[in-house]
Amino acid sequence: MSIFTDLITTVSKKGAAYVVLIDPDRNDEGSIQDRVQKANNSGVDALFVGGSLMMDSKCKERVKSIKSYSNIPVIFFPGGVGQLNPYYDAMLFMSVISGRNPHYLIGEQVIAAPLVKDMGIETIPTGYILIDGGAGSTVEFMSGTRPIPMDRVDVTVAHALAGQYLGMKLIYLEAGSGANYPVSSHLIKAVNDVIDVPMIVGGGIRTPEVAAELVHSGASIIVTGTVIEDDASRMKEFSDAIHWRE
Ligand code: 1GP
Repeated sequence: MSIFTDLITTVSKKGAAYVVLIDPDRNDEGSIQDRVQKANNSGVDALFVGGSLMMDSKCKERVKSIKSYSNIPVIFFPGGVGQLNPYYDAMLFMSVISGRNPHYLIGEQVIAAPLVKDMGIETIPTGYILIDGGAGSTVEFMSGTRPIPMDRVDVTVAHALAGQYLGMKLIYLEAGSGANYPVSSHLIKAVNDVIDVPMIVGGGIRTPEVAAELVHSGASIIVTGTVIEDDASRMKEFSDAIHWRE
């Protein structure tokens, strides 16, 4: 079974899936091991690994060690083609569809495609929509794209629908890592009313209560990064709140 099918099965069985983001830039080996082992035992459904900016050249080694500790799928959440390596189980093959920068719409993807083929990594076509979470996200700087203001429901809905019609299997509503506030329930509901593909929501989610609210508004997959970097022991609370059907 593919990683994508697995995730979708989890969403229908548990009500939603919970993913922890590990930024391969920020973590020393010890904390990576601790976090991955806690994820294995806390009901986390998958790990996303990736970040907008790498400040050293150790990405490949870290992904290799994440993979060696993990009992759950390790999915590449690409910040750029430079983070590509054979240790991922699958990758979000993403296009920043909220932006108008051709390099992040199709340029990086073309550079990556032959390498992905060669490495045999499963690809999950994903339309990535950057929403303004109030903190001036690294994605915004690195992609050279403007986030959509949180209150522009019409613009966000149109982008999500366009992503679906282009064949994206997932739509990712992203407020940016460390966002001051997460994507609003109101926006999630509005997008959920028009699209048929599952929605990933991440950025600025700091409590299990907020995660549960976003799931009940229509998010199928919840991603947390910062809150778990700060305290890895919180994964279980998030997992219990997100898996409401269990
Ligand atoms: C994943 O960027 C997010 O979509 C992670 O955001 O670090 O704010 O949880 P946080």
